[in-house]
Amino acid sequence: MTPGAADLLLVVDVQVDFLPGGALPVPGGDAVVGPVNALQGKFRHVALTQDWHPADHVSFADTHPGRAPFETVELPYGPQVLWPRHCVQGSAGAAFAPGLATDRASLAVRKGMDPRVDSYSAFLEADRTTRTGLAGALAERGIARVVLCGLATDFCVAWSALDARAAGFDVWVVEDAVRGIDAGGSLAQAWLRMEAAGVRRIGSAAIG
Ligand code: VGL
Ligand code: ZN
Repeated sequence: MTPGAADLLLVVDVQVDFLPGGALPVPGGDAVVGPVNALQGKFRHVALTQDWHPADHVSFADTHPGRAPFETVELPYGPQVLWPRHCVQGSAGAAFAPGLATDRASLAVRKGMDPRVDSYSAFLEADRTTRTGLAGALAERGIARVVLCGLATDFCVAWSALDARAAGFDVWVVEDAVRGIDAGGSLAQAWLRMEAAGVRRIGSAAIG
């Protein structure tokens, strides 16, 4: 793949809280920073996302008395996994990972800001109706292909990839520039869902 004017690199949630030692650590999460930086140099269009929650967010276990992280609760929009408190707006944990290049991105999207609704996807919140505006912004820039990297493969990367497909983009995931949480088999399931939706996998070495 040789990225051109219609290709965008979407860098998902490469934030301190998702690195080892963070509030919701993704195993090996710090290992994506190098590959993500190298990829950014190959794309003319780069967008960054940040998980950006209010302190009382509905996805936090401590918002639900008696509930523990990684349990699932039923919310008006469907099942919601409860997480340790993470990526609180303006906190050190919500900052981009140290060493992540951010200067080349022309677009940044913050998501999960509604206290009552989560948003793994950079396109559509978990209520499956509220749009972030990203699909429109990419369409206005003439983007046809979205190439994803970042964290976590089985949550924010997968949901963003699936919604990008649903929005009509050609979608690829860079397999050496993502890492997963893998809660209860979620990683294998996410790859299956992405494959079924026509999301394709590629290695960094095949891009340039
Ligand atoms: C994420 C769980 C909760 C992610 C965000 O970035 O994949 N996962 N919030
Ligand atoms: Zn979150």
